[in-house]
Amino acid sequence: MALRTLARYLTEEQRDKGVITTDLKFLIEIVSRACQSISVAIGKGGLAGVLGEAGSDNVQGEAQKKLDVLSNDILLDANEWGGHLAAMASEEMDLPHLVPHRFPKGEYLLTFDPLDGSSNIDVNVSIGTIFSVLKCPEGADLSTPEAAEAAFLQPGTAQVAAGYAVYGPTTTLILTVGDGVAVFTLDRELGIFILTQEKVQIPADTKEFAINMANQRFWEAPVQRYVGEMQAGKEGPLGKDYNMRWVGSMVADVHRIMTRGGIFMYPLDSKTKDQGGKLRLMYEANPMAFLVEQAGGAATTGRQRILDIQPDKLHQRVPVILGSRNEVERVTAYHGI
Ligand code: P6P
Repeated sequence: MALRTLARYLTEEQRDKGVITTDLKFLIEIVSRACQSISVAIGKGGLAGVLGEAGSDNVQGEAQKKLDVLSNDILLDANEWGGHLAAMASEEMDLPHLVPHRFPKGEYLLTFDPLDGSSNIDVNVSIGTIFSVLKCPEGADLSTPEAAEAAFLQPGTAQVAAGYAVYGPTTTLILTVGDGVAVFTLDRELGIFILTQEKVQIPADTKEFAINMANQRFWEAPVQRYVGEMQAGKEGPLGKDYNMRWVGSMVADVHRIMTRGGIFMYPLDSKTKDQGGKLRLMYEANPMAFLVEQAGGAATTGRQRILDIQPDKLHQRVPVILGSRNEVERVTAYHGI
């Protein structure tokens, strides 16, 4: 059986099934090659002097790591010349990056978190790149970066593709174009992503939860109740013992859930209430919610479906509860929805 590469999978989705356009196929291939470059840069770590702080802050007010800035530049450089994009937005940039006038503009918008889990870079724990693709609205005002922000403010249901690369023991790309979820593992000798799983299905139930327990005193009552019930184990109301995992990289925690089920929570709490939550909607919550739903899971803020949120700011933050459907529905029900 011939190897099914990412290029072959995308050709089947485009030519045979008509799910995506040739431009979207091209965009995804370019993003995958940028992720390969990021993987190489990360793999060098201290050997290439790319660890540590960049000496600058991002729009979130977070100190940028050298690899945050490098990964962002890799994605910008890879995508701006191809003619498939109108603009890009990133966690690392205050405003959208417009395709320079010397290049043709295309019909898509790309958002990304170029390197999610930065606090784990210097300690050699899995990190990743998250991306999301929208169509650029007809007649969008792209005259300035400030004006272009409005074009991005679309609900997650408008995404035409989403994915992430996880840079762990393997470099793996997880992708949806709205036709289920496929997993590609990088063959480093060939330099090609090879299909290793398709039609991913997240188990509806789980015994594994992911949350930062250090925030427990800040949680709202429904989350206190739910986590308390899981901690009560077999003798408690849920009638089974649970295990806990918290990597500190959303990509790594979500990938575990895509692989064996689980529930991931970064809920609203009294610490993040004023900001609306911790995780960002446009390039963390929305792409992950699209992937999780395409794999049969669920993704809510605790009070509403994440993909239904109408954004009003590019760097908007939201609470995130996602993963095994029955568990997400339980804790969402506890919020009185
Ligand atoms: P905390 C990484 O900075 C990130 O955005 C996600 O990848 C991760 O799940 C979360 O924040 C970790 O947050 O508060 O546990 O450090």
